[in-house]
Amino acid sequence: MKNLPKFRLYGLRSYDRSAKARWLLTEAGADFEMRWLDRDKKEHESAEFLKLNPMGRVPVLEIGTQAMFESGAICTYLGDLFAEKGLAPLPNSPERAEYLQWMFLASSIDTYQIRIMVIEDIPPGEVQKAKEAALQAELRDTLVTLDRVFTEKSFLVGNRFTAADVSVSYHLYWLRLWPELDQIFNDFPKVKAYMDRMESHPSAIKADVFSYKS
Ligand SMILES: N[C@@H](CCC(=O)N[C@@H](CS)C(=O)NCC(=O)O)C(=O)O
Repeated sequence: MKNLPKFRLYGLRSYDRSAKARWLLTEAGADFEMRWLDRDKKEHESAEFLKLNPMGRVPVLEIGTQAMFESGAICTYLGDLFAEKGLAPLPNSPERAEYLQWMFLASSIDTYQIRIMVIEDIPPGEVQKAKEAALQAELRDTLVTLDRVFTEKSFLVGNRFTAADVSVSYHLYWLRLWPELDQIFNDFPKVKAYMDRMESHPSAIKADVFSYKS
C-alpha cells in the first residue's frame, strides 16, 4: 500500500457514526488505531478532545498530525484516499456525480433520525402526528428512489461497493430501529435485500458496524 499517514479514529460506542469510518478503513485494509472514549467519564468533553473537535462529538479522524470531524466528510476523504481500491470513483469519472449524490443523500437520511427523536419528545396530539406523517412521507420517497436503483444493480454506484454504500446503509439501519419507520421498509423488498447484503458484508461484520442493542 502507498505511504499512508498514521490514522487514529475516535469513537464512543461500536455503533456510533465512527462505525462508518471504521468500515471503510477495514475494507481498505488500512492500519489504524481505534481510540474509544469513555462517555461516562465525559472524555469527549475533555479539553484534550475539544482541541480535536470543539463540538465534543465523534467521530474524529486523526490523519498524522491533522484532525478532521464530521462523519460524512471523513467518509468522503477515505473514499478518495482509497479510490484505487474502488471505494470512490475518481473526480473526473462519469460515476462521480452519482456517487456524490448518494453521499449527500446519506446526510439527509441522517437528519430523519434526528427528526424522529425530536418528534418522540413532542406531546402526543395533532402536531406530533403531522410531523410524523411528513417524515414518513419523506422516507417513503427516499425508499422509492433507492428501490428503483436496486432493481437494476446490487450497489449504489457502478455496481460495486463504495463509500456511498457505507454511508447510505448505515443511516438507513438506524431508521429501522423505530418500528413505525421500519414498517415502511416492508413495501420496499429490494432495499431490504440491500440492507441484508450490507449488514452481512465481511468488513462491516469485522468492524462491528451494525451492532446497536437497546
Ligand atoms: N454530524 C456529526 C454528528 C456527530 C454526532 O452527533 N456524534 C455523536 C455520536 S454518533 C456524539 O458524539 N454524541 C455525543 C454524545 O453522545 O454525548 C457527524 O456526522 O459526525
